[in-house]
This record gives sequence, structure tokens and C-alpha cells, in this order.
Amino acid sequence: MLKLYQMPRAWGIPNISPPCAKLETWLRISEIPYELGPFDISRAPKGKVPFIEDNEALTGDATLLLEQLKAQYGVDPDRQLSPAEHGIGLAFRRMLKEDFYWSLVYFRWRDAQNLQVMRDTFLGILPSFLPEEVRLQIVEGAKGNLLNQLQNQGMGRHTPQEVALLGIADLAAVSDFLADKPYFFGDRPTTTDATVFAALSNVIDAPIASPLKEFALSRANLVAHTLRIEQRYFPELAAEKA
Ligand SMILES: N[C@@H](CCC(=O)N[C@@H](CS)C(=O)NCC(=O)O)C(=O)O
Repeated sequence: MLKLYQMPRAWGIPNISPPCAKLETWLRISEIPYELGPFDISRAPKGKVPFIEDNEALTGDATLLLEQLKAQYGVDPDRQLSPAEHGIGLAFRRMLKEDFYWSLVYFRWRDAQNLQVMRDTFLGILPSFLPEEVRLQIVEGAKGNLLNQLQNQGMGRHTPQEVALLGIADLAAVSDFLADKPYFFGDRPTTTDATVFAALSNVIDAPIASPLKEFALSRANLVAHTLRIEQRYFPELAAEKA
């Protein structure tokens, strides 16, 4: 069976890493059976999670993996979409992955209070056989790495107000397009719903205070979409909160 390697669960959401949450949600929407492997980034073929092991082959990158899995398993939750809907979905997914993701990283790692939440979270998910001092060193390494990436990507050069402006514009676009539909393109969830859920669960249900969270909570359709996907595809997490 396909083995999925990702960050361990935390915060009562599928994953604190949006790419990991996206891939696992997509696997569940596509009804592809899988089992979870241990958190071991040292085996990641691209040095990042998520990655999968299938017949002893390791493959990384959530976005590329979806294409591979579609061909391999003959599944495609986007099959019913028109070419125009395909284009719109792709544009929203890229927006969330390449732009919005960095606003999430910004508020997690650049705000002193949220930074403490991230430290505590990582201390909790890193293997407990490692001494706390070593786990703390790993967290500091991750923080340094992410702050460098933020600076190089460009989001890290903005003020918190500017990042909020950009991130909220992304969320408003998702909310306006979703409108009162249950899923992004109607009655059936697609790849874009997996990506939207991965981003929104990391805003709405994360213990990270930010203007992004305030805005997302103010849009009832974003809150309802997150809950809808969680209840349908991650009932075990929904049950924990009940
Ligand atoms: N394009 C990749 C991005 C994956 C990614 O950025 N993963 C992060 C966690 S959110 C990671 O593993 N970071 C480790 C590192 O950069 O060293 C995908 O879609 O899978």
C-alpha cells in the first residue's frame, strides 16, 4: 500500500504543513488507500514533505504527485470540470501555494507570540526520544531556514500590515468565488477544494493569531467549507472537537 510521509498531526487539523494537508485530503477525496509513515524528512527525495513510498520508490512534491497518482490509479476528482473551470482552479491553487502560503509563514514565524506557539508545537511533534535541547536546536534551524526563505521569496520584506493586505485579498477572492456553493465548483469536491481546505484549516483552526484568521472567521462560507471537508474526509478529527 502507498505510504505517505508527512509532518505528524497537531492542532486537531490534518496537517500544519499546507502541502501535506493538501495531499492527504486529495487522497481521501480520490479514495486512494494509504498508510502513514513516520516523520522522516531525511528520506525525502526533494528534502521536503510530503513524499510517498510506493513499491519502494520515493517520490516528492504534492503537486507533481497528484498528477502521477491520477495516471497511476485512474482517478481524477476534476474530471467533470470544463476547460475554463480547470483554468480557474489552477489559478486559485497557485495563488494559495505560491502567495498565500508565505503570508501564513510570515505570521507564524515573525510574530513573537506565534513564534512561541510554533516552538511548542515542534517540540511536541519532533520524536520524543530526542533530548529537548536537540529538538530546540532543530526548531531554531527550521525558523532560520523559513525566515531566509521568506526574505528571498519577498514576503519577508513587507510590514505586517502589508502582508495582511495581500493575504486577506487572497482569502476574499476564495470566499467570493465559493459564494454559497458547498464546494468550489459545485456539489462535488475537486483538487481545488483540497488546496483551499489545506490553507483554510491552517488559518481557521490554527492557534495562530493573525489578521488572516480574523478575516477568515468573518466569512461564514470559508468557515463552513472548512467544517464541511473536515466532517466528510477527516471525521476522526471532527469527532475529537465534538
Ligand atoms: N512544493 C512542495 C512544497 C513542500 C514544502 O514546502 N514542505 C515544507 C513543509 S510545509 C518542508 O518540508 N520544508 C522543509 C525544508 O524546507 O527544509 C510540495 O508541494 O510538496
